[in-house]
Amino acid sequence: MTPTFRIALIAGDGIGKEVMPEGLRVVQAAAARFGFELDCRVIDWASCDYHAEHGQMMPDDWKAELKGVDALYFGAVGWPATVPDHVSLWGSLLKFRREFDQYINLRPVRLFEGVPCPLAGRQPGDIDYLVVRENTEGEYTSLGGVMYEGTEREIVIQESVFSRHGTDRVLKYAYELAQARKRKHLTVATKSNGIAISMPWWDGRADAIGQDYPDVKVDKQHIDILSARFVLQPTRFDVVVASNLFGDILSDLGPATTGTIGLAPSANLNPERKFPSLFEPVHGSAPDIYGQNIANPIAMIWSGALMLDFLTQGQGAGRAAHDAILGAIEAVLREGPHTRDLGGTASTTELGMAIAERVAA
Ligand code: GGG
Repeated sequence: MTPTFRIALIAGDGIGKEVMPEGLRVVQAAAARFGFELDCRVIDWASCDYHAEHGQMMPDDWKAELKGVDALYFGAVGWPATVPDHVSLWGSLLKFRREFDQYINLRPVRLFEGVPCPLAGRQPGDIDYLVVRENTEGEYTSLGGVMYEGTEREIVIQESVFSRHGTDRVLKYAYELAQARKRKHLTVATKSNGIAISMPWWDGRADAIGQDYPDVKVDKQHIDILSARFVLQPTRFDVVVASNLFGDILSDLGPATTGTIGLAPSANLNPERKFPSLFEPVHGSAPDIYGQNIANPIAMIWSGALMLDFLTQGQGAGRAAHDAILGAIEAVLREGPHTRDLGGTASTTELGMAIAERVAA
């Protein structure tokens, strides 16, 4: 029987609306070639346009509208001209991550052949690591408040939350991932000299969980020097695990060292598959370039490949589709065409078509 994957397509805001059709084009080409069906549900909410009409980012019954979907394929969120960024983010993407317990945010970082590297002397192979970002707690909380508002005594408090359950499960995932890789190396990003309660505790949990993975080499680094090493010594890294905020920052910095953030994909995973997972580019809605059809769609396309791989647990048609899409991305980056972020003149659509043609071949 032909496998069918039920996908919710959520373009969101800004360039999300431009890269989504290209991601879908490529995923559909892979479906036709590798023999699976896509049952796509187009979602027109989780966007600032929806907010303009309804005063909120998503309908109250959003979960019911997503009933039965296997995965969410998501573009970008944010249109600060009409909705403050914290309102759009907390009203959509963060709701998905939390309500669907997508506690892993997996973000591969890789330098491709054909892409000029801003770091002098670096070759493909020198930058090839995975950032594992904790995705449901940490510094991303709504716990806190303002006192003496509007006066000179104004005080603002925002709490971070690190639960043992939440920290242990992301560490376990990262150890497993490192153990399955050739180098078996895990970097734990903390800041245990300055953030003197939660971060030494994170280091301690990393040691405790590491007891079960004696073959994984562990390196605990403060986030500041770790960031410098992303630039100066990127070959040090294999798997990097970090809290929500540190992981967010590292997974923009890492791709920036590979030439453009327009390539960086991400997978927001509920590894137990109790809830649907969500696949999105790392980049946001980029209001500055929206409307010109110049955004690089590769991050969206690569996220689609991660989605197919996850849906089939890295096997069969989904794995074959993933590999074909990644192969087509590699070929296009090596041989062109390129979008403007990589010095080319190709449009978003042209790049999507070039990759889809290679996947279909
Ligand atoms: N496609 C990702 C996106 O729209 N990101 C907007 C953003 O600001 N995300 C913050 C986050 O990932 O926590």
